[in-house]
Amino acid sequence: MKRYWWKEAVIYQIYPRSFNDSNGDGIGDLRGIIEKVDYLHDLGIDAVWINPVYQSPNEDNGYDISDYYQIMDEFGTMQDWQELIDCLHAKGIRLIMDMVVNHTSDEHSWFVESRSSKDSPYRDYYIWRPNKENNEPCNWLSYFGGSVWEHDQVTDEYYLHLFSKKQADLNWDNQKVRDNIYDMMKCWLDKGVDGLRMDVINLISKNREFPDVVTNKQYDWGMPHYVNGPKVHDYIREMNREVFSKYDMVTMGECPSTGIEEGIKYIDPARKELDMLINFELMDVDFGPQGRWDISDWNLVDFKKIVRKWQNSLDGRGWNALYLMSHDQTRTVSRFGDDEQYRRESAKMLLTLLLTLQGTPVIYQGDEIGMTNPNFESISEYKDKETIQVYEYEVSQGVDPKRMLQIVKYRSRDNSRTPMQWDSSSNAGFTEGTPWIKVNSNYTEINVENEIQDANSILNYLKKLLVIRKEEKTLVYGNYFEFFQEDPQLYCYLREYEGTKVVVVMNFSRDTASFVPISELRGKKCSVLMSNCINCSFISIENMNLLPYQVMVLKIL
Ligand code: TEU
Ligand code: CA
Repeated sequence: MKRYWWKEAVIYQIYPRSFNDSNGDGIGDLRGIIEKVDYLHDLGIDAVWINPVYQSPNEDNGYDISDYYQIMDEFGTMQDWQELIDCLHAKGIRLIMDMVVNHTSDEHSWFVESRSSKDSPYRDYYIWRPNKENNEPCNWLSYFGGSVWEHDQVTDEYYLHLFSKKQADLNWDNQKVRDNIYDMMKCWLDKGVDGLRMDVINLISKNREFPDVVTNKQYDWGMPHYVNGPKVHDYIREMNREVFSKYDMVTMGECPSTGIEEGIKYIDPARKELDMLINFELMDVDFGPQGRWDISDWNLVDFKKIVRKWQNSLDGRGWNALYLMSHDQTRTVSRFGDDEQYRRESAKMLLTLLLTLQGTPVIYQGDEIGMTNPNFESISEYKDKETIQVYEYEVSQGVDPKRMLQIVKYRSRDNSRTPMQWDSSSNAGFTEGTPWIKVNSNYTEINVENEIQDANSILNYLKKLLVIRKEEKTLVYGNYFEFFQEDPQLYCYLREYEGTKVVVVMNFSRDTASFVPISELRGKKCSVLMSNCINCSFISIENMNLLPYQVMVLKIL
């Protein structure tokens, strides 16, 4: 398997709005990130992915771009951006920018022109449909609730928006749109950007018949007609020819609702499309039948089945981005661990899972200190437009507001967007002003400063784990074989590469678990590469009782 820097890298995801505020306006910014470059370097990560920092009215916190060539006013200036990339590069850290090209803000000049007249040269930059007796052109539903069609008075037509109505979908069937986007990408790559995270890149090609969906699931939404659409691979191959192939860079394609066989089409090196896939199957493990806003309990057997399927299917065929949370998800330790009694142990165990699988791990800001979901008590504390619009839509459809608030508490993206907790000073050291969103009240206990001081902290555990992953290429390139697949507590897999074998054993529960090793492992002498519970360098694998959330990474000697 060919080796690349981005296969061996660990990426740290920064949500700039909530990372560090340098000027006291309560909003994180680029100079705030510059202040923390030494922290990132000391952590030992190799690359940073920052969420969109381009000019935006922030309907969707930067995922609604109004000018691809300017830095968002609240985040600073182009000079600040240039200083940030120079600081990161000086420390050997690469920068991956977020590319949102499925849609633009409705305040982008292209859209302003496009909506002005049916004869505008920009009309065909977006997807317009005639108004037939005041009915939406089809019954697809938006990710943000309600129809994907917004009626526009100016020309009495509807335009398509898969997300908010202030995020108008670009018409990728228009060569001019594609050429403009390629020029813009090259502008940022010429500035030295090392990679692009491609936002919902698998949604850019739509079925232009816009057929209604006959849906038995409220959240079918129309996906069969725009997820992995008819020309999506043609456009990404063209993007690769025109842009990616001309630079030493990496591309991470965010592809919601995409299974393995379709996903591999994006990252099979022979197809010259993208380098890495960001898929969602594991993130959907606690979806109910009605989708994202219908919660169901997840279980470890299903969790392991999804990870195993992707590990075994991609091995030798494509490369996965690995993540347990992002700015669109909820805090890892609250969702998949225990954010109360066993917060430390489970946070360490989950970070160990993330860093001992095949693929490129992405650590989301705050997970290195085991940040948890906040306990917001009212919908008024939420800022995320998706959360608010879905809440309002569901309540308008008759869902009990109390029930909907419980669902929001579990699912809202704001769970991941509360300010980074740097220390126990006011607002967790994030800002000297009023934070744009409430700081989690547990910041006096959970913060970077406390973690740095504590030798047994999650942060210091992660630093060691990052060194182990760098030293042990088996953890990067090795294959994956899983034991005890149907066990509801134990998670145990073998990684093997060039004759080296590493076993990972986890008790993914808050109860003790008895571990009876299979014959292949029994009696093997091992060096303990990492553990959150045992303090010895060598063990031989025998029957043992694992403590709650105990994890061991054992190299077979
Ligand atoms: O997210 C697209 C996506 O995968 C959605 O499912 C997303 O998780 C969101 O919660 C809607 O359900 C990307 C970005 O990561 C997200 O922040 C943006 O809101 C979205 O695209 C539109 O740009
Ligand atoms: Ca600021």
